[in-house]
Amino acid sequence: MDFGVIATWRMALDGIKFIEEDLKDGMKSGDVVENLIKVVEDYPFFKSVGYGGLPNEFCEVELDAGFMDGNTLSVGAIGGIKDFKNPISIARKLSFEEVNCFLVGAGAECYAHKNGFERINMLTERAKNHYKKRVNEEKMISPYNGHDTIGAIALDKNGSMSVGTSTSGLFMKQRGRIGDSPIVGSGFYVDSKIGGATATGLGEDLMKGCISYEIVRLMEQGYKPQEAGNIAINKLNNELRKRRGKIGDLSVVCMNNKGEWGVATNIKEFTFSVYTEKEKAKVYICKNKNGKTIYKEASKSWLENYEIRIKEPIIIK
Ligand code: SD4
Repeated sequence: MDFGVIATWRMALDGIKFIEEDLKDGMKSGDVVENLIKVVEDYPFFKSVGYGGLPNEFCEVELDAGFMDGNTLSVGAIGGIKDFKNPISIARKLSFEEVNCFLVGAGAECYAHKNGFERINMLTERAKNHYKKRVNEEKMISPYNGHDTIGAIALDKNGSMSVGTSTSGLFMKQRGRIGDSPIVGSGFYVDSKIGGATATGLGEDLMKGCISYEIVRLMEQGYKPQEAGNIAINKLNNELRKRRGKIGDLSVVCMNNKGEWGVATNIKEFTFSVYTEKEKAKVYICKNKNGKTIYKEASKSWLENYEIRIKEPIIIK
């Protein structure tokens, strides 16, 4: 049986490298997704996920995460949780509950505490400095446009699929704001009989198209993942542009239950990471050109610059 994993952004590569041997050795897709995302959540230089994630308007880090099991269709999610180390693990644990599977704020924290999840201060000095810089340099603070949610889909050797997401959402978001990432059907969806999809970008717009569910639905109709991604992204992009005159960033990755994958975006540079039975772990860079998504493998120099860029000192004027 084929196996594979695909995830949003370059930051997923570290997680993929962490799980690649285990996936090859037959680890279950749910464990693959959780372990991969935990690596990304724990790394302080990824500034939009987990520890080191950028804060809201009051300089608080509020985190969202979602998890879905493609065999049982069980879903667990949390929104606006503060100061717990691995939101993805809490979301996954919730997916085993019969009811109360999506908890937010104080309720999510109470559940995490009761279930022994590790509590730590998720606001790093670096994230605080990003916040101070924005406050100092901009008269009108609006939620940050660039943003990166980790979303990962795994297909294991038994043909089971899972998907997970984790994010600190938009930098400078309003307290209590929740994006698409913990919303099933929008931020993520998976069905082991078909495939899975996960999104990143402006949650408010991604939700308008229930984009992840839409892609899985298209795959069920027989479209290959790449076609399904393109159709869904182009449709949402064009409709919102027509009806509202503007559109936020929309990007998705998807994989079917044969391990074939697809990607689609409406932005100039979206990166994603893949590892399958047929290809070693790598990062691709993609963009939208006249309604078609084109991508190429990231060069060595791009990858080196990335490492430097994410660690650049933050200078506050
Ligand atoms: C959100 N979709 O909270 C998330 C942010 C994001 O890539 O994906 N960034 O709206």
